[in-house]
Amino acid sequence: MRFDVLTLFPDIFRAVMNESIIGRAQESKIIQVNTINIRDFSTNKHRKVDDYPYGGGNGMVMTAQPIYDAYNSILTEVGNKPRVIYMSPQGRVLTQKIAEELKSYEHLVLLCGHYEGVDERIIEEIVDEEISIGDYVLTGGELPAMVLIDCVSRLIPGVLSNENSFTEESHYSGLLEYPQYTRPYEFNDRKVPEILMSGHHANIEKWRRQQALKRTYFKRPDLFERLSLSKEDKKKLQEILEQ
Ligand code: 4FV
Repeated sequence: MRFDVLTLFPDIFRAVMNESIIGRAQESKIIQVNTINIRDFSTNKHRKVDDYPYGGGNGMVMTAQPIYDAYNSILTEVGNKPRVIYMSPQGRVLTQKIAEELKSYEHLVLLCGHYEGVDERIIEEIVDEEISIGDYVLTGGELPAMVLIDCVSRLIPGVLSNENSFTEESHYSGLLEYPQYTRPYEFNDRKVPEILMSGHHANIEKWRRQQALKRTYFKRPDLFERLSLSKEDKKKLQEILEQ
């Protein structure tokens, strides 16, 4: 899977995208993350990429021409039109389900705004959809782009060492993940739950499911109410709520 990021700050990506899981996935060529510096495409003699908003108001708006030419440099290279996502607080909010959708695209172009955002005409001209990472305003679309790349890339076969490791993670099946423990057995007088030391896999699996149900029930009632629980899950939850 290829991600092309249109940004004014390509260096921001180098530190995050070349480390850990995403870095290794790039090395093994499972994913490719390219940054294109919008400023390199400005035809302004001072390499300007923003200007004052028509109609007045605070802040600056990114001008259309550099973005448009940066985008076209990708088109010239690949030929067919990739899906273009503008990282914006006005977009649908990124969820695990949307990440699942996005992993089916071979090539995504992520447009990162800055300042007050981008000229509306570039959205009309090249953007297929807007995606937000949450209902708050950031200084730029770079962090949202990295969040999207991270959560989508993890779903691509070969990126995570164990193909199914994300299936137990929070939000994959609509549930929050069960608590995790590792060595040492005792930390600050707190021991690991005995069930996890039992070696009884069926009981461990049952305990983990119960913990996931309980956590979702208490921590995210909004997610819980969307679940359609099986008879077994209802029984497991009842058991643990009665404890
Ligand atoms: C944002 C978000 C976000 C708005 C103005 C960048 C900023 C500036 N992007 N999810 N929340 N973007 O706040 O995606 O252009």
